[in-house]
Amino acid sequence: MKIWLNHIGVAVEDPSALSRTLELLGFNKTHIEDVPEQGVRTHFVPLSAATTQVELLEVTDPAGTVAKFLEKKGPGVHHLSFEVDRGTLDALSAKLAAAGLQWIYPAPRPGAHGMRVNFIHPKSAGGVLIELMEKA
Ligand code: CMX
Repeated sequence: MKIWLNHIGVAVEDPSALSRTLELLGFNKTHIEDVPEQGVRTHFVPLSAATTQVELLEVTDPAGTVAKFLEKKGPGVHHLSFEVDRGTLDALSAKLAAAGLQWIYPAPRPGAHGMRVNFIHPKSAGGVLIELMEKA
């Protein structure tokens, strides 16, 4: 199974602040998408010709998990997101669950870019929220 870092999710209060800095460094925003299931507007900034991006998470639902994160911890890195080959996420989910890791959702849900996504609880990963995704 192949696995690679797809994006680093950063919770923001003002998307223009980090976007502008990245733009000045030569990294331009290519995609904006609302994800109402997660209460956010996502802004994607590819970091190179490869697949890794920065994802700015702008709150659209004040009751959502990112709103809660910003309130509690302030803006900053929110999660690491790894992508796996299509068709391999369910087997990986079962393997990690069997190893005792806690998934947030019982099964993957729809995310940005038409992905199936699930998250490993930060308590199962040394305090870091980890997203796993595959193309739906
Ligand atoms: N990174 C690290 N730790 C985090 C965290 C994060 N992003 N979010 C919460 N935590 C911590 C909390 O501070 C808390 O720590 P303490 O127990 O030391 O206080 C602990 O995790 C558990 O927190 P909780 O109050 O039980 O749960 P929350 O309501 O804060 O929810 C979590 C935490 C991970 C379950 C929730 O954020 C979640 O369901 N995340 C998955 C969905 C998601 O993050 N969506 C946004 C991204 C969408 C996208 O990329 O499209």
